[in-house]
This record gives sequence, structure tokens and C-alpha cells, in this order.
Amino acid sequence: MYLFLVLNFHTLWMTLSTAMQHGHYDVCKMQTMSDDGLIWEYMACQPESVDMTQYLKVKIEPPNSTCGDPPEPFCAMGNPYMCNNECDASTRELAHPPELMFDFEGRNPSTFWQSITWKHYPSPLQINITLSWNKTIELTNNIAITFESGRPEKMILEKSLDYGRTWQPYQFYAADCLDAFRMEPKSVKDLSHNTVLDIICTEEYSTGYAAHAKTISFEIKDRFAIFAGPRLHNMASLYSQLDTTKNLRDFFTVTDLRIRLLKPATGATFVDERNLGRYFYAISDVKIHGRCKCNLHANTCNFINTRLSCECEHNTTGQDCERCKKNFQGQAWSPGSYLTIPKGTANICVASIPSTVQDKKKKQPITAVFPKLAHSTVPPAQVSSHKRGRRSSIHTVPRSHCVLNHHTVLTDFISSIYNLYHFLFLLPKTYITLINRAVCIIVKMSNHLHLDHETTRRYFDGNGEVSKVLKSLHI
Ligand SMILES: [Ca+2]
Repeated sequence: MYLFLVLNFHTLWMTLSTAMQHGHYDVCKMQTMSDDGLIWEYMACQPESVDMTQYLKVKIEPPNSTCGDPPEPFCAMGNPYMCNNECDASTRELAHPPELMFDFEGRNPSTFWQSITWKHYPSPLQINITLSWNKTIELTNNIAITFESGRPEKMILEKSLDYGRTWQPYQFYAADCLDAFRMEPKSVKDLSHNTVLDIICTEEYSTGYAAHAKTISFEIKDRFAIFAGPRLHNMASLYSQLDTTKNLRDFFTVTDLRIRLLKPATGATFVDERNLGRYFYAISDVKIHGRCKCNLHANTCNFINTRLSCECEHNTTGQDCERCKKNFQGQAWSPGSYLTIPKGTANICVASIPSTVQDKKKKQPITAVFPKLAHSTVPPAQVSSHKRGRRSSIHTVPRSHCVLNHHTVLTDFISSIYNLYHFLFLLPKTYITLINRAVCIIVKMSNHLHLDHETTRRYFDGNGEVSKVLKSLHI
């Protein structure tokens, strides 16, 4: 018995630690204990940040810009007089297709996409690499492009928010910004609250063959840090800005990215026309971390039939949870709030009021006629309040949550432990919410371990109350 209690406390503590680390965005709604008993509490939620390169489509333009068709020789990067390398698309060992930019990197030698060489010099060697998700995504970490050859002397990173119809520059990269783009060179470190959305040209990433200088970066985290501090310790400040500034939200949101390679590395002030086989682009790795944009109405994003889509909660629907479900248009759709309750709100969609009901509403108090629809009249700011949560408990319980009755059994169990140690009164409300989540996990664990009912009864039944509940469940 004591061992069981110790194990449960350990599980509880581990769960609490995990929940506190992840914050509240990994659950959309949860059951919590209040003076009125178990109720639903709604929260803004978002999918986990993941490696987004596994979900993209890549397009190289012009289409014949990948080397190897027909096979062609190229020179070694560091030594222009070693030109016995060959790119051959028909031979696996010698081919350099685009997918090698996104495979697992870490092996030696690395795998990479490679372009044709600059054999048509002085015509420019310009190649676009377009990365498409067919879904709005929010970038959460720096974009890092690792070049196997020298980094290009001129490059633009562009973004699209409308599936590639229109494009805007994200950042310019050049060995000489004034010469290449007529822009003053800047660094992300020069940006401030007022200029965070400025598009800059940087010279930080455009020269050098050294092993440690292969990467071109687009600094998402440094931009976050302008609001959240150098170690991103004040994320509340960033979230507050994101809540109120649509332009800032949009800045980190894309449907497509385009890498415009405008001039390969030459390593000198002039191009050696006798050795054009030494000029080309080669990229070994592209890192892009982000999450599906679900407007803070989903914590899961599915990839089905090569298409990303949010698994919408809060009675919302659409690929981005961008509208209310058919019968839940009692008030205008809004995205959830990044701010936590009570400053923010999940902005759940509430049930529509049929026109006949609206007519009756004018004549009679709503609660007297249609008590279940009364919540449609509650102002949006109260959506996540406990009372609102209780009224919304008519919604379907999602698969990921505990079955209510089992939850009750275990909550009783946990509560009796609280009382035993006079522990409950020392805990702030936030921790009680987290503990409720821990209870869910214990339920799942006990299900997983297939604890038989006799064992469950023996362990959980402190004062006879649990037996009554189990009996009522026909267990
Ligand atoms: Ca690779």
C-alpha cells in the first residue's frame, strides 16, 4: 500500500514537473475541480513545434537546375584544379537530388543537393528553391541553411502567406549589401521594438569556405528576444505583443519559403572563366522548425494524404480552425488569446441561436425557456471562466481526456491524500489544475497496467465512498 502511494506521488510529481515545463498550450480544455465540482476549463492551445521539413514540397526553378542530367564534371570546392568530380543523376552515388537537403544529416560525408555549374557565364546563375507546406505555419526557431560549397555571394530569402501567389522578402544576404541590393548592411542585433519588422540586408553569412562558416541563418529567436529577453525568459511579454499586433503574428507566419540563389561563391573579386566548373550551389541541410497555425484552437496537427490540417477544438473548423462550426456561430469567430486566463480567453465558438429562439428571447428570460442556450449571451471575455466551462460540458468529451467517472474515482483518491497531509490548502489554484491533469495520466496508466477492479477497489477505497461510485458504474 505504502509503495503504491509513493509510486503515485512520484508519478504526480513527474507529471506536475512536465506540465509546468510545457506551459498551458498543450491542452485545449481540461477538467478541473471547483466549488461546484468537476467542470471544463477552456484554454488557448497550439500544436507542438516540430521539424517542418518533413512536411514540405520542394521545387527547383528553372527545372533543369539540378546537376547530373546530363552528367557533368565539377571542381573540388577548396581546390579549383581538382576537377575530376562528377555529378550523374542516373547513378545513386553520384546524384544530388533536392531531397538530400532534408535527410538526416550527421553522417560523413554529408549528402547534398547540387546545382549545375556556372557554365553559361557571364549569364547569371540564378536558381530558386521553393518550399511549400500548403498550410499556414508559424516559425518557432531560426531557419538554418547549410551549404556544402561556399555560401552564395547574393541571396534573398522570401516568404509567401498566400500559397505562393505573392512573395515578400524576408532577408537579403550579400557579401556587399550596397553593391548587391543598394542596402546598408545591418544585423539582427540592430533591430529594436520599433524596427523588428524591418527587412534587412546582412553581410554576416555570405563569405568564407571555412568549415565553421557554412550556414546562412534567418534569426527568428533573436527577433523573439527583442520582446522576451536574451534567454527568452519573458515569453509573456512576447505573447502580449503577438496578441495585440497582427503584423507581428503575420511576420512569423508563412505558407511557403523561397530561397533565391542569385550569385554563387567565387572566393575572389573576379570569376575565373577557365574554371567555371568550380562555381555552383550545393546545400546539405535545411532546418526549419515551426508549428501549424491553428489560431490557438488546436493542439494537434495531422498530416493526412500529404496535407497538414489542424484537429480543431473549441467548436471551430477549417484547415487553420479559422471559422466556427455550422451550429456554433452564436458570436463572431476569434482566434484564441496567447495570454493566460483571466487576461486572455480561449474564444470558443458558442452555439448558434435559431431565429425562432431569438424571437422568444425578446419576450422571455432565456434561462426559463432554453437553459442550454443561455451561454450564448455570455460576453466573450468570460468564455474561459469556470461557469462558462460548466455550461460547455455538453460538448463531446475528446478522446484524449479521462472518462468522467474514472476521473471522479481518482480525484476522490487524490483528495483523500491531500486531506491526510493537509496539503490541499497550501496549493495555489494553478497547481490544482495541473494536479487534475496528473490524475488523467494516472487513469491512463492504470488502464495501461490493466489493474483489475478488486485491486483498484482495495487500493483506492479509503472511506467506502469509492465503492459506491464503482457500484454505480457496475464495476
Ligand atoms: Ca543532407
